[in-house]
Amino acid sequence: MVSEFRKKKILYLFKIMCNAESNSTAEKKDYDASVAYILNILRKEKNSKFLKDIEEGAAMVWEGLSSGRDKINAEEWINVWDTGKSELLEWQKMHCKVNFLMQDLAGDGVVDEEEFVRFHVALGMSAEVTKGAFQKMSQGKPKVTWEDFERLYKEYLQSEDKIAPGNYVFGSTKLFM
Ligand SMILES: [Ca+2]
Repeated sequence: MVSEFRKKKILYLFKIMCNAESNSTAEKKDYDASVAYILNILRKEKNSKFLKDIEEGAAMVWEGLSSGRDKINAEEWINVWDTGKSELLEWQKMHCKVNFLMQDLAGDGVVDEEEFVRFHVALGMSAEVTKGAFQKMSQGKPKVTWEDFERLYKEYLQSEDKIAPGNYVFGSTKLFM
């Protein structure tokens, strides 16, 4: 049984990935619209090969989490994310990878505070909130490596700890803290 805290974290992803509210149903077109929105932001900084890789990765994530269906409701969403295993599913690994790549705007293999803030501000979050989130997530380090990010991402999905650094990996925690 998934705890209320983890349920809220998983539903926050429902919101940011599909623009869907708890207890509603998300359609593939909602998800695709969110992906298109982000690609449009990244278009200013990234080349078309990069955008294509992100688009394909994002499509794989939907395919995996929806089992190829066109819609998914909130309850199903929680169930597919809450696997009860410590190992990530293939589509979760891809989701993690896509998120890291999108944030590493300079493409140097690490996400620094400036990149993290710039990305999340472009998505509509406040600079102050995301700056604080980066500090908590990186535990004061100036940069987050891929290995750090993967660990933090897993923590986001799996940890019951309200002060776990991984809770900050998606920029804002206001909907579940
Ligand atoms: Ca970087």
